[in-house]
Amino acid sequence: MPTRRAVATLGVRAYHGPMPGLKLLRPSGAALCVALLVMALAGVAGQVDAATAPIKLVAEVGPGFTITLKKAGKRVVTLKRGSYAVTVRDRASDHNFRLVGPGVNRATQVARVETRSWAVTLKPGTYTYLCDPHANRMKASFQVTR
Ligand SMILES: [Cu+2]
Repeated sequence: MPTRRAVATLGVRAYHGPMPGLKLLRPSGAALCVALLVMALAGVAGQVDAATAPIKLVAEVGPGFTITLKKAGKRVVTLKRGSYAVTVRDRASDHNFRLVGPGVNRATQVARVETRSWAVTLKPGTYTYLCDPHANRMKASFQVTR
């Protein structure tokens, strides 16, 4: 049977003794800081997203030889960079609507009459929308600014 003093010593050694396994599991101060920073940044990013909800645009092609892109009923000439929700109305089976520019190249199908919803992120630069079969006369451009 160990003496009282031996038990006390064992207890102290058990508490402070080297336990490499536990030491590996314990997060360091630096790791905690990084984790908190990541959480803080994620929170800020979430707020920014909420503040910049997609702006609505309406794209329309056909039934005649017309192609338009409008914001609040007005033809788009310039837009600010950001997220946009585009309702694309392709109203003809002989036209399509294509939007092409920095980071974007989307189109409806020529033969289909269809309405699509596109979520696009517009970056600073020049964007063009056109009808592929009639790009010589059904084509327009707009600028995206910072
Ligand atoms: Cu066309």
